Amino acid sequence: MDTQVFAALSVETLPGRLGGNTILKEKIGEDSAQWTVKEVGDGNLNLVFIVSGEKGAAIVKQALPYVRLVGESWPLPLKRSYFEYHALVRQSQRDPGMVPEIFFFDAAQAIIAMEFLTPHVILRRALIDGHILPKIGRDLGLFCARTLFRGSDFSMATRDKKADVALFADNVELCDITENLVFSDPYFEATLNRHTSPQLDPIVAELRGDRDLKVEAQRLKHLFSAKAETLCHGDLHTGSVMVTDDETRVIDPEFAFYGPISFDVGMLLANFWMSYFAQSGHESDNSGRDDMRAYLLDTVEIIWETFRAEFANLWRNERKGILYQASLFEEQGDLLGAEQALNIVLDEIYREMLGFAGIEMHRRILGLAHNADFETIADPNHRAACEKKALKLGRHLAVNRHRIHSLKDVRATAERLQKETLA
Ligand code: SR1
Ligand code: MG
Repeated sequence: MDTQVFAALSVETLPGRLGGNTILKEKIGEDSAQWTVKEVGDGNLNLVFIVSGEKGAAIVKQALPYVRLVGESWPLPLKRSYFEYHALVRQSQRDPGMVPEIFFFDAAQAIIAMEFLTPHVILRRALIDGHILPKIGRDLGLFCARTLFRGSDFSMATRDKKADVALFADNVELCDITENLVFSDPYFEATLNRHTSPQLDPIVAELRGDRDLKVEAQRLKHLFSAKAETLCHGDLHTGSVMVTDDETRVIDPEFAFYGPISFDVGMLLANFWMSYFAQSGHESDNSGRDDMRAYLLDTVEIIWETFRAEFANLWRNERKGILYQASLFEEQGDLLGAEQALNIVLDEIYREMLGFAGIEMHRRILGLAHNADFETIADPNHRAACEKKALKLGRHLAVNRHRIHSLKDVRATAERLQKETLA
């Protein structure tokens, strides 16, 4: 394997370049001339190959020195694969079995070779196709609680935490993407923005003139950039989850950074709410999607309730870090004090989470990086009608997050918006 000057892999060159790698030979087959290689990357940034042979298969993911979605005019450093690798290592320790097994990492070539997940499919695709997956709510709630609690000051010793913050602090360019694409660009006429036009023009103008919304978006951006609370996945949407009926795996943490605990949870829930509003665009099989819609709203509640319960469990049993030491509470017999603090921490996560969810819904409809839930609705009038509901819910969540008492209230708002006509 060459580990010197970076060169992008291709279907043709991959067997020759990686064919000497002992681990890949063990996983795929000894003779790389017999390997079959398929490029399957459908994300915005990287090359992804499925490499198979007589023994099995592996995924070879390689970062490119630019944003694939836009092209070479937008350079992006290869070091993002280093952060992805380190995030995967930590996530697999903090919630074992929930991320793909890593076979090897080559920093110079920005390659991560990992387990080929099969017959898994991307969760977003499964939801567009109307598949009900009963386990994901619990699995994703646990994943968020375990990775976010165990990577935080509630769990980590001060030296380890600071060293890790320093390591991930260099993931600058990917944080910069989120800071602009998520928190700012949707709210002005940024060059790379697009939206379903002219159908959404009036609501887009309204949102860009909405002072309260813009102030909230910037408050949330402030949290994103300044609240280095835990190691976040950084891009936890339904395209970063692979599923079967029985298994859930989280992939692609290249945007990993130290940020607010609420960030990953908010991004994730936003993607279920968007899927909810997009369902009517995928009812062409006349099967009706009422059950699917109910399932998506149920899943939001299950993720949040599971997150809360597991976070509380870890708080009570693994709170060994910098903050809220047991010496101040449990060791003085003050169990109620520890519970009071837990409730305050969880309430703050909840309020921030709603805000991040609202902003994520806006950026997927108004910014550069849209999602397939809406994009695959061919009729622009129908697509715009679905998107408009998500934009309204997003505004409500971002601006009114301190007045929304529970996710039952959000459910009622989503259901009311869903009943609005498609005009
Ligand atoms: C230029 S990158 C656009 C988006 O793709 C990634 O998946 C992230 O969501 C990012 O915001
Ligand atoms: Mg990704």
